Amino acid sequence: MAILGILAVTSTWVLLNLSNEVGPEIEMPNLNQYTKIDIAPEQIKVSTENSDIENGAKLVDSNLGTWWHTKVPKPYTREEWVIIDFGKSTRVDLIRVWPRISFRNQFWDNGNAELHGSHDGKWWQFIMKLEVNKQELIKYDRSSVTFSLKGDEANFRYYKILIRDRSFSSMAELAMYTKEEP
Ligand SMILES: [Ca+2]
Repeated sequence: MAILGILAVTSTWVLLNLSNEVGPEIEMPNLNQYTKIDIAPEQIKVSTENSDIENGAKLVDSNLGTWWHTKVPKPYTREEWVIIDFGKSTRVDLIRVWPRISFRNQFWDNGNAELHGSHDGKWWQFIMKLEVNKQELIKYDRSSVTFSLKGDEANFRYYKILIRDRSFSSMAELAMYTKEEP
């Protein structure tokens, strides 16, 4: 399997935005060639939730002021994950993640998260590591990380972010983009 290209960029564009909204009007210019894929709350499943108001749906509510938080206390061996079910094969070319505002130390570090894809939700194929430089991320509130994929090989119904990081417990927002027409 060819290894997919990886481009991780820490962005500070959101520093310019005074509201908590994430919307097309404040997208980074280089996102213009992509279309954001709508993800409904019921299309998101997560490994654990800490409370009803810290559930997986908070990852796709376009609000950086709300977050998914994994259950605490956390057993040492636990893996956390987010699964997105698009309902049909969907090409994904770009993924963006936003750490929780003011709690960016709760994000994963280095290559401790991976993206996997599946056609049936049972058999998963590794796509890429989601490399993060957490120290760089911690410098700026409302920062995001963007991962670029080679879309030809990322055409699945299901996508999973698998996190194996003892420090990870929260994420504010998640977005996926495609180069194809929606
Ligand atoms: Ca949110």
